[in-house]
Amino acid sequence: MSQLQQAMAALIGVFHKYAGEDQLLNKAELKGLLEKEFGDVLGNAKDKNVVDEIFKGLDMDGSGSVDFTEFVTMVAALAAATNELLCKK
Ligand SMILES: [Ca+2]
Repeated sequence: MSQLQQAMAALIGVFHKYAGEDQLLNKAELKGLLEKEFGDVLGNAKDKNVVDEIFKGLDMDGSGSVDFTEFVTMVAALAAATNELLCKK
């Protein structure tokens, strides 16, 4: 597998690990994902309002859950922001 294919497989794996059987992230599942995967940079994810705001931002179709497309959109936005930080000297 190429490096990019491995990255895609990792994204899919992480999503399904937290999304459970219905393959959608509800608010509690998103909270778990944020705490476990972004705990080092997002120390305040335990704050209910922060999780609420992130959830609202991610659930673009207002379905009440975060699907894989909405999830990868978040990861892509985070990657773009991180890339910008890394390239800024
Ligand atoms: Ca949704």
